[in-house]
Amino acid sequence: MRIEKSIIATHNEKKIESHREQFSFLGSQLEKKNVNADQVIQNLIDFQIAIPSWALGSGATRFGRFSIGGEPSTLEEKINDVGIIHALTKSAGAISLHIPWDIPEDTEALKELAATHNIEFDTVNSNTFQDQENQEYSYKFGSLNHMDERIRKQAIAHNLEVIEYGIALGSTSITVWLADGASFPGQADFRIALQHVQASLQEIHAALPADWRMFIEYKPYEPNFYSMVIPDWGTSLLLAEGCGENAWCLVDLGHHLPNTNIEQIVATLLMKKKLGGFHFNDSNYGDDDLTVGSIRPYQLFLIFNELVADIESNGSYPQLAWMIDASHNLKDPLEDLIQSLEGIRIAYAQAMLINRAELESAQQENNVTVCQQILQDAFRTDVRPIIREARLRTGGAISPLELYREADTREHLIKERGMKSIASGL
Ligand code: AFD
Ligand code: MN
Ligand code: MN
Repeated sequence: MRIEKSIIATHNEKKIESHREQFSFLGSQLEKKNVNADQVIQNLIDFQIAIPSWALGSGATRFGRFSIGGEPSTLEEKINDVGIIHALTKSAGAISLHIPWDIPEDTEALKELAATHNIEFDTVNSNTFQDQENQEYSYKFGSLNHMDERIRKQAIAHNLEVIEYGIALGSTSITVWLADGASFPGQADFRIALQHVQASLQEIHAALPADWRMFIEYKPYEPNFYSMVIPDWGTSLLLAEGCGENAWCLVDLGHHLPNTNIEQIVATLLMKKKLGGFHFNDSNYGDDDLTVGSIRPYQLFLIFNELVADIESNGSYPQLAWMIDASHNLKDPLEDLIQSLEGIRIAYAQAMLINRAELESAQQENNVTVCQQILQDAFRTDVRPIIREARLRTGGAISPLELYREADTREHLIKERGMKSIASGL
């Protein structure tokens, strides 16, 4: 199943008139505010977000899994699914692989297939939070932190193997997320565990090709509930600095305790020039992995406010890795990803509307009321027409979700792959 250009064109023809009306209304509003709409559109066009290979099938909760049918069970099928999302949205031009859930066999053929969809291979992810088949030692009690050197070595070797897979596909980064930690007081020595992780990460960092980066994720709890070796951004930063210039911090939005001021973390990491990338998702309580923008769109907007402020003051776009890291156990995963992409782009577009000069002078004058007004004025602008325009200009669908349904995409995927095909992941 591919989304052909012709059905996008037919869909857009039906929608073009009302789109034009809405876009010209927004355009004139923006003009009055001295916003360069073409620049916003170009930034949106350039903004590509990677889709994780493990988010294309139904996700499980701890209590069950309800598969949707037509899930991609091979890497080729996963690339095709990202191809569908990208054809519709023109904003998901990359796929991120998780090893060993995805083992790239014929790398040349995979690269060719991805190229037919205009998709690149983004960050590769290692997995030492599960035991693999034919693995010598178990990760039950940890991996890069393990008390037993042989297990640390095995986990390091796995990461090096993941880098090799990535090199073959043209990736230039690896993300390390560790489940390492302890569930009971007294179970582990905090200092030894952290030293082990630091030394292990240094070894992986030393093996990176010169143009590669390593992203270090953090998470306060789960699967370990008393302590995680990398619980927060501060520890991630400390480890990244301890490794060297190719090590960076990665912010997964779901990996914070409730009410954490994530935008402040983002600002600090940007200031330290150690923010490597994002895993986008939304949450109400913990690592809920919900659709981006479904719960706290204002927080996402405030995060983009920090990003855009940094881009505008440094004059260059930071080379950040953007990825969705969500799980879909109720909705069709592809529909959910399309909604997440829209949520991210809305927040980004709104943040580009903030009048920074006015905000700065209001801050200087301690004019708190106006500071809030400036942010909320941008946040409350309906930017969807400009996002549609960015899609239209690049050959995407005016309304990707509607077209996804009009084209009976899921039904076609079920016909091709069957009701029982299952995607790898959690
Ligand atoms: C974890 C982490 C990490 C990991 C993923 C696997 O966020 O990014 O690769 O889930 O499903 O929660
Ligand atoms: Mn993540
Ligand atoms: Mn997570």
